[in-house]
Amino acid sequence: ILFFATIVIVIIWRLFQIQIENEIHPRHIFRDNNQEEYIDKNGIKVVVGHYVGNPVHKIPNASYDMINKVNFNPKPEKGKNGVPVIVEPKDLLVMQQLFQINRFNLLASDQIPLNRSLPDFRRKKCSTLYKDFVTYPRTSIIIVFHNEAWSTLLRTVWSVINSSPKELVEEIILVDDASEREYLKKSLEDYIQNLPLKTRILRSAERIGLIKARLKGAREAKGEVLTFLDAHCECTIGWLESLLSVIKADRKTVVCPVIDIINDETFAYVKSFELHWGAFNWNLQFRWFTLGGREIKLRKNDATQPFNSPTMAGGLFAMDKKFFYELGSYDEDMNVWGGENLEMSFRVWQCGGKIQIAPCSRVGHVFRKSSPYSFPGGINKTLFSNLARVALVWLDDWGNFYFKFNELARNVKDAQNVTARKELRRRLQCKSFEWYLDNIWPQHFFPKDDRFFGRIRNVGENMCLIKPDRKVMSNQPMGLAKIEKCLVRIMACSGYNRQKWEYDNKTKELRHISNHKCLDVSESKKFTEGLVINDCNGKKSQQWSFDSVLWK
Ligand code: LR7
Ligand code: MN
Repeated sequence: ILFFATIVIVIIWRLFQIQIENEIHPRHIFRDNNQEEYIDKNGIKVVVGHYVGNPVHKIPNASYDMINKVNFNPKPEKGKNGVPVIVEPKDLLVMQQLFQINRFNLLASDQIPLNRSLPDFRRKKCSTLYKDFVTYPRTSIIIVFHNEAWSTLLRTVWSVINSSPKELVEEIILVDDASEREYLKKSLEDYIQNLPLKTRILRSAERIGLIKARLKGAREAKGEVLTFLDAHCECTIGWLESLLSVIKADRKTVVCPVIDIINDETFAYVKSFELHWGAFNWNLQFRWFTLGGREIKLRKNDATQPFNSPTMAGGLFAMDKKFFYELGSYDEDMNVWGGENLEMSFRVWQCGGKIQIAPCSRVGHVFRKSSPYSFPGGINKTLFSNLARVALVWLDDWGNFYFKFNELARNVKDAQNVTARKELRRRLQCKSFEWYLDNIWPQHFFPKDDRFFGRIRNVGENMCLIKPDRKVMSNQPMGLAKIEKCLVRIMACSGYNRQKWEYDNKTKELRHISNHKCLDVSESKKFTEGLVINDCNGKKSQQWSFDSVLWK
């Protein structure tokens, strides 16, 4: 009896352990609402945007050794082929301490080999292209970093080495933006001596920020093309050929890979949604949106062809070096982080270039929910000044629109001297922002003659439409009405008819495009209880008026 009892206890104990292990998959630990993400219609998790903020978890600070020494401890099977790393229960506290240092799961990253293998995520046809790659221009690969982790930085480097044809890489240039970590000094210098691709480090004694750090790298680069990467990326097979082939065909095209997601909690490599391009919102924050109709049509013929994108994310792109300088490289008065990606995007399009995404090029990037480093001078002297500069130089009238709704940028606007950048714009004879909106991003939602910006008012109730209280994420009902089949919800924009409404100027009805029903206030007549769609009946509750906001 004792014998069997022991066995039963052992089995139960084991099951219990397995249960615990499953439950404390790291994914479940750092859950906060700081990130905008949603599941698209193909079931793929899409992350849009990132925030500068503080994590809420109260855990002991990491020790000096944890921060300054390399804790790299690879296990061959961990993270193989991009699978998630599952942290053992005994390591959870350390994991949380380490997480604070870089705002990603450093413990998980440190368990994955520097040269982990990743599958070929491309469409089949991609591997048949680029056979003539030896004729493409050679590139310098520039990676800027400030206090990056050993494992993520070197995994970026090793992924370049392992997934690029060596004929195409002139050199790898690491630009250290005044990092304080001990391991990034002599240990790093020693380490790169033995790499199979020529790799150098440039150091900045002072914190100059990523924009000036990239300029420092670019100045030293010997390659005909500059390829920039963040310091926590993983390139996959074929990524470089497909970028360089675009530049070979047209040296005025700035080309980006499809940016896949390396999960910040598990380091799983997650394929991102290909049918996205880059644009921005009213706050000049970079955002992904579903491709425009013209691009979708073009892709039906050949989904391996590079397609236009109104803006780029900023960290991962290749550009002809001469063109980079002809076009004014970067705005040297931008500090630390932010805005440079939109500045370059507008400049490229308005001044005669193109921005494209090459679907056969896939690079993973660790998306974080918050920023791990300081912003010297504060966010007003950095991010918001940078954004003010973008608006002042490139947005024409829409700059006023931006400043009207962005107090922090408005406050620093007058302190900016943008004479040199305006002069550059004049010298290059760049087109207007209106041209950009009309031609490059016709799907934009900025106010224009045919586009309304303001409040939508219900005539019957004399009250305005509002978004739900919580930060709007996908699938939120507008209010809490129980009439489920007719409930109006806020969703990520998809471009499909079910999200389109038409306004009848005479009847003041807002009619749904696909079922011709009218937007109405729920029967209980309380706005907070939600909006519904009903058969059109001419009643006041179905009449809507528009209050334009003046911004010019
Ligand atoms: O002061 C600094 N000095 C630096 O060298 C601050 C940062 N850096 C380095 C840093 O170590 C990293 O390698 O600069 C790189 C980018 O910084 P991140 O990783 O904190 O930026 P991010 O990934 O959150 O932000 C995106 O937007 C930035 C705006 O300035 C830059 O353009 C980043 O390159 C850009 N990243 C990407 O485009 C990757 C895809 C993200 C998306 C969408
Ligand atoms: Mn990054």
